[in-house]
Amino acid sequence: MKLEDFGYNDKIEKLKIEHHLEGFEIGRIISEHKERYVVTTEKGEFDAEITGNLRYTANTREDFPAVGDWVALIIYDSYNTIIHKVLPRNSIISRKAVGRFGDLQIIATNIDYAFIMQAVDRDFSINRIERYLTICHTSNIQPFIILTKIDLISEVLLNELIATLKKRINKVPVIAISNTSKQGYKELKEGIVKGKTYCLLGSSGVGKSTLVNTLANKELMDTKNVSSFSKRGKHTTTHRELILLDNGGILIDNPGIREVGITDTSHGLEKTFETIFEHSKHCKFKDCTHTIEIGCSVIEAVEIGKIDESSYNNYLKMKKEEEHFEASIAEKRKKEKDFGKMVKHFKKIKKSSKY
Ligand SMILES: Nc1nc2c(ncn2[C@@H]2O[C@H](COP(=O)(O)OP(=O)(O)OP(=O)(O)O)[C@@H](O)[C@H]2O)c(=O)[nH]1
Ligand SMILES: [Mg+2]
Ligand SMILES: [Zn+2]
Repeated sequence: MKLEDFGYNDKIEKLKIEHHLEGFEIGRIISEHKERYVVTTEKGEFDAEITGNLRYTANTREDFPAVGDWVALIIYDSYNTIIHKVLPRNSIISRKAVGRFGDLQIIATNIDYAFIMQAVDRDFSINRIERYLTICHTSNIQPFIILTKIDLISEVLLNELIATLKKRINKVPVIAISNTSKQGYKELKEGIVKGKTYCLLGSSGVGKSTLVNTLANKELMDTKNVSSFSKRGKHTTTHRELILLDNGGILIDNPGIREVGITDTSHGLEKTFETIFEHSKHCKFKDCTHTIEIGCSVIEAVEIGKIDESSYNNYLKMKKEEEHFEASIAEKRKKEKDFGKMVKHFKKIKKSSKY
């Protein structure tokens, strides 16, 4: 297998040279199992671990390898492969880690496009789509909205859903598919380009793995019925996996996401809620929160129906979360810094007490 098949290109070649990695084997991480990584290279697939040094110097989750990463390897033998370095990423898709203070969870890296997948029968939520859009926009990844299981509802209902969706989100392509009847597959396949990486996002049970298997024409991933009792997915996929299609597209299947916590630090909300941002330029106060101020153009636009009210409410909720996340990151950094200072101080005392 050639590295180009997995998306290797001139940009990555340049990075390899810039970082003096000519002597190393280059590979891409295709899955991760508790700090062991399966890496694909021109010599085949290897089970790899990170060097002690990489582990020692890693400060945050972002310093560890993730699925999608390009890495420099030393292959000693088929049982002993070491990841020496993670090449700089061209994109990282991440969300707020559940229950952990100020932490990110990396979903995947070096992604070109995201497929935001929702099943039309029970999973459909525009608020949640806006969350996914924000995490895509934060990472500069172009999103597609994929509505699945359209075989389960009538055409009339589907058209209504799409119309409601487009009223709120009009700049993102929407593709409606059924993995059962293959309706919409032609359009979807046309969107999958050779050498580009697509990340599949969505709740458990929406049909991510079924789509991967059908496109690959192989049972690569396990799939399971949605529980008839709770109508929820069963979290069948438990690890991320990068899969190469015959047409050259590269898909990353992910476990279903329960909470789409946003970590926006780079204008993801601004892009997702473009209309709100356009109106906010005309607010009377520069630091307008668009909630209670007199002379707020956003509130006015909501009142006359120029901004969708549900979208506005969702924006305010996400904005609060973003501020909370930023504050928790700042607090965490401060704690780490104070801790670092304390360690330094003790080292100094220890040193001086020697004499
Ligand atoms: N009717 C219908 N069923 C589908 C469709 N796509 C998937 N399914 C079924 O939905 C169930 C869940 O599909 P999966 O592919 O396992 O869902 P997933 O998104 O990978 O779920 P997790 O791995 O848990 O995140 C399976 O029983 C599939 O057969 C579809 O388009 N129509
Ligand atoms: Mg799955
Ligand atoms: Zn305002």
